[in-house]
Amino acid sequence: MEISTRKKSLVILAADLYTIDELVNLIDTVGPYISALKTHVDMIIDFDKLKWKKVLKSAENNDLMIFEDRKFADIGKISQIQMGGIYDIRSWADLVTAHRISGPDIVDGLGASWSDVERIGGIFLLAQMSSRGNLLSSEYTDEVVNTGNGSPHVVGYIGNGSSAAEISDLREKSGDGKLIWTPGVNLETGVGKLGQRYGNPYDAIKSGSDGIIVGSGIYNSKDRVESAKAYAKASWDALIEREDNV
Ligand code: 5BU
Repeated sequence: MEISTRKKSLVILAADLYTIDELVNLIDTVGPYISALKTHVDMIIDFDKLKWKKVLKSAENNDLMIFEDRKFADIGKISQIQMGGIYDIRSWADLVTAHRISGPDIVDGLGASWSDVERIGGIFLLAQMSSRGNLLSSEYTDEVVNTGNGSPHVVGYIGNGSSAAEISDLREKSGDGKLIWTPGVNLETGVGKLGQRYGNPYDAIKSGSDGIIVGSGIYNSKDRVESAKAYAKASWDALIEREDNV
């Protein structure tokens, strides 16, 4: 939120490109208008630990936290180990996503993996998803919030950005102590590819989201800078209006 306030943007860039150079180019182009960088490191076809440092450097130069959307889901001990491995996520990610499906101990496993390398990071638990037909029921969301609100490792929840009603519901359940970040957001709302659903960025923030996760809405647009600015403005305007109404 501090970075968001400095940049007047609640945009988390979903940088779903396939090569390190493309990624760096995208970050350097829209960096000033976004507040965090969301990666899928296992999508990168030319991954190399040394070359990956270019992405980390570019994120640092642009004042961005790095959020690896790995969606960990295994038992606590294995999730801890998976934070290492070939990508060594624990050594560079500030934030990661995790499912609550295997039980509450996954959050301690992930927390321990950062301790293993003397770093601190935060977890976003998937409380809702934006894709149609997902199995994260309202009762499941309750369990996610029970775990998350009781854990110092959990900094927030992923909510369904395509539905203002679901975001409000999640905000009511989670209270004000945790962040809600929402994918499934596009200035052109409707249905995306392969079951993705979209809602409006302004509506998402107005209904309680603290960060809009935007991918193709930015990297597929003809003018990436203009598009990033438009998402930043929609998100910031909505936050100001929401806080004015408190
Ligand atoms: P898009 O291009 O803005 O649709 O990309 C959305 C990104 O958010 C993409 O990286 C997904 O992996 C991610 N995402 C999502 O779309 N929906 C979800 O419920 C979760 C993550 Br969790």
